[in-house]
Amino acid sequence: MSRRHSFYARPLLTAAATVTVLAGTAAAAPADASPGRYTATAPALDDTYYQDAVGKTGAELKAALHTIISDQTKLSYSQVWDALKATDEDPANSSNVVLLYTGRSQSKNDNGGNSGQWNREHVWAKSHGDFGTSTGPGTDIHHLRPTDVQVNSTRGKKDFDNGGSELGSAPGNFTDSDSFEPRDEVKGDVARMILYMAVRYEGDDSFADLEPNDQVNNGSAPKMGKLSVLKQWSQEDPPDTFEKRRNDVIFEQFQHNRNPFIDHPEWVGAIW
Ligand SMILES: [Ca+2]
Ligand SMILES: [Ca+2]
Ligand SMILES: [Ca+2]
Repeated sequence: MSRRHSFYARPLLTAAATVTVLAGTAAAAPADASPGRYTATAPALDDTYYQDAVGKTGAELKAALHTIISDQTKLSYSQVWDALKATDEDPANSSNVVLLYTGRSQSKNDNGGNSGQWNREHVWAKSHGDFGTSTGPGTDIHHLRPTDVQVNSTRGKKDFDNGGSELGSAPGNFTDSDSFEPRDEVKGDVARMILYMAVRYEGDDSFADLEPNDQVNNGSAPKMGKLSVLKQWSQEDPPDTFEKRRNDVIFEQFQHNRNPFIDHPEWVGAIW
């Protein structure tokens, strides 16, 4: 574990525990399994995790955030299965995960590659920059989510944009030949995942510099569109309890880094 994380983690966890006690909602739940213990920690984070980013804007902000969030633990692709069972747990049923596009609650153990099961969706399609599933962007759980096998296949490597025909198997999601529109409840989640990837991966490691642009049909270029639509989605669908808890679980239990745009949605407009 890095010096940065071991130094910063302690005050954050203390602050989170204090909030839980004050809220008084976790008493009946198992101590470490209650989603209720993951609560807003933004003020404490600004004094610790984000202290080198606060007050900056534009390229300076992006560079500061890149340095901060690049200090992380990395998972193997097989470890991603167990991680997603924790990060995407259904708050109403701890045996299940909630699938990103369908919103379906499904048994954690019903994962795999068969029709009707859930698998690991790369929200930043792994062909956009061709990073595959070796340890790196292809195993970064900030953008990996449980999805229905067939819906994952339908989304494929398409860029994100509004429009198309509604998916019969996933109402509220739309697609045409060159783009995919997720349901309203996760539009902002998708946008913030894409923009996290753009800040985290800047081409200073063995992987491509991932960046959003305002196009579709990006093919294998390390680009993802459409930026103008993603910015709109982030505004229309601000972070909710599920998304914030997910960020906390990744930070505390798995990668020890955060998605800054979940903690500070206004940083989307400050950079782009
Ligand atoms: Ca389209
Ligand atoms: Ca949402
Ligand atoms: Ca980048």
